[in-house]
Amino acid sequence: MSIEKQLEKYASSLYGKTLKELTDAQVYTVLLSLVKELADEKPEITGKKKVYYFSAEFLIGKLMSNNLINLGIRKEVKDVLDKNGFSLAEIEEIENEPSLGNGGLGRLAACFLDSIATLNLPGDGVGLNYHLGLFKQEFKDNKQFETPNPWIDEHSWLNKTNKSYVVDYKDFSLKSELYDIDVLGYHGNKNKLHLFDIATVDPTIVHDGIAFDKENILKNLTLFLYPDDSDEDGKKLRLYQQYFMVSNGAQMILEDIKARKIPLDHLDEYVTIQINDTHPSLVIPELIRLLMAEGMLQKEAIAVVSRTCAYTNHTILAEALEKWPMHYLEEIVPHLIPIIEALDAVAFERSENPKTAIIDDNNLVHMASMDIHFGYSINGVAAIHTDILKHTELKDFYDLYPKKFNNKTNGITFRRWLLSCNEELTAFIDSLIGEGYKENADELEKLLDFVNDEKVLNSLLAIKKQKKEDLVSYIQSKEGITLDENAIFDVQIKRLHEYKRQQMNVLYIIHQYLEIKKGNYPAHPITCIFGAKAAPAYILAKDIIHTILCLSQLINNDPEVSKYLRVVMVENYNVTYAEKLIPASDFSEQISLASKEASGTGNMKMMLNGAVTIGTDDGANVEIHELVGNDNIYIFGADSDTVIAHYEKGDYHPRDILENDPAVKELVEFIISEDMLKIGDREALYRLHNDLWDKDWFMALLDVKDYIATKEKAIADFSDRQAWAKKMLVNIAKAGYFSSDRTIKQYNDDIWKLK
Ligand code: Z57
Repeated sequence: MSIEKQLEKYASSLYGKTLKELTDAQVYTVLLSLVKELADEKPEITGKKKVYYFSAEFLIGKLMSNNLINLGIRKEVKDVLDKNGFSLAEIEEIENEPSLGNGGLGRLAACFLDSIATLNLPGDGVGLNYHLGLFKQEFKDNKQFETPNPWIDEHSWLNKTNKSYVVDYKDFSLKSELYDIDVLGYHGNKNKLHLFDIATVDPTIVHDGIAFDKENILKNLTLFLYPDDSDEDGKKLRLYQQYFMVSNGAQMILEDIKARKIPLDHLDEYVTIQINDTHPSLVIPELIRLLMAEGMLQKEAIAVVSRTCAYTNHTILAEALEKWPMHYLEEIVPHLIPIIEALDAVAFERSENPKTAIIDDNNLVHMASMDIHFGYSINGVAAIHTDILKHTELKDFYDLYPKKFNNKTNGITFRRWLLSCNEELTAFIDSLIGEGYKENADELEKLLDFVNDEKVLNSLLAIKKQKKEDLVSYIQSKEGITLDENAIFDVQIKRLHEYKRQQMNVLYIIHQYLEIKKGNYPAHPITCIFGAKAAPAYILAKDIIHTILCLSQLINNDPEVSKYLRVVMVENYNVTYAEKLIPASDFSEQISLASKEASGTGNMKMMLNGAVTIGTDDGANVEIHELVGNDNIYIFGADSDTVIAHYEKGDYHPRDILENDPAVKELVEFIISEDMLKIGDREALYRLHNDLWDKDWFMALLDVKDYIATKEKAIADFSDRQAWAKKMLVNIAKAGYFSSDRTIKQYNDDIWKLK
């Protein structure tokens, strides 16, 4: 049956109408039904061994566009809709975004599922079905407010299964329900994302923004995703959630193994579990417990689980490494304690070094330590990050288990971050080098043949201009702010965190503002665009948002300044917004304090879409730098060794800089100037100002001068359009390395060994 006939079939069965007669929302539902039917018909990917990617977050984003691309029917659907008077782009807008993740970690998990299926590897995701995704961000009085973010409609991508398990807590048991989402490979078969839930979750307990009753586990277990990124919030509900996820996942795996009549002591030949950060780490004691319940000896259970589990570390920030107080475990999952104590004893037999203990002197259980002792692999997510793990953060573990440590530099799926979000650039690349790069991203390097081709370079500039025009109208409609696509779009989009140093970008903006006021105009008009959510309890992060919004008000309303400089912070930055911002970016702001950003993945998405990085030698920026060379990236700031030495010596004091450098001081003082205090909240502005004087824990003042000078150089270079287009082209051509297909091949070759 043709696509058109099938769509008519659903139009008739769901609404008793013809396609032409439907509303946009009904067309979306009709299309959803068709895609789910086609996905349902696809065979599941099978093989002897399967990977289970355990993660508290899967930031999948809207799925329609990608599923159409992966099914290979996007063009046909678009034509049928056109013919019937609908625009596919507008229909795709209707889908609610499932924001089931905070940021990089959750989005990485989603990219990985796409690549695992595309490479035809058997591999499923295991997580939780949060009813409310990451909060919606609203700005009022230049401040962030949080509201609930429901995404599940009557019709959604979720398929209810009949799988169900019982999860025991100290005082009660919960029966799970399992929802699956099909994960389609590009022109291939499918895997599944398993999201566990309970039937009694009750969204009506939410009141006043996102406040809710924390005590009633039956009503709140899968209600919310915890809204912290690279930060732990060691709350009891989180422990309830984590145990629910891993116990269900472990039971599902063992059920399958038993159904296949595989002897349990051979588990590791059939299953590998990738633990995404420490949130799923309790899978280790839980699996041991379940195997012992099947009659296995503890020693044997520990051995087989240790051959089954592998751990990925995503941060060196101490505040993000989970440590659970023993008394929480006593209160919530006491049946795991004897196992954790046994693991601690084994760890102690291997090393008496207190730094590698599982249970520390304060009776805190270190989840990462358990993963490293009782997993067979530990990897970092970019070369520099893995080096820091080996030689600094986890040095004592590296000395104990050198062979377990390995690097897997992150990647992104090009299906979403090029084919879906930038059809114009995709079509242009197709016309130059064919479509082979869609299966083998390294072929993008063929673009280097055109580095001196003026026509090609002009086309690249024209496509960038088109995507900027698209963004200008989107921002106009969403934010009511008018931008000019001829200005440089200087984009910093990522969670708001001090280590990512949005506050340093703020100081740059203040510098630029003051210069314009003095009559020194930038070589080219520049528009600074931010997108960022702050964790609701992260006060300083909210102060930084407030400062950006106040600056935006001050600058955009000053006609003298706004000719040269504009500032906008988009509301509710999410995956959907990223898909519009990234293709329109000229400058990619990747300015974390060296050593602190484990990898970053926005840097890769921007480069792939022809933005040029302004960044520190941190995370994957280091590898981008090596690939594109000095001429095609703007690197500045202290390197990671310098930064680590400052922390070790404790000799960084921002006050020293401020007292000796009037130029830097002028920028910081502007935060509490009359101009700012007229617009903003005194307390918030002073808090940020005082922090920069007394703490500046992430050393914004150390790098700010180099940052400003580097940015000025980039602005000047931007004016030579041909030379700039060359930089764009080299960035696109070298982005192939950052395909998550490459990353997943490496996970499979070195860790999972599936096929
Ligand atoms: C998170 O998004 C990341 C690390 C964490 O420990 C948590 Br919790 C959340 C991010 C890193 O900050 C990024 O640098 C990295 O690219 C991403 O994880 C994926 O590895």
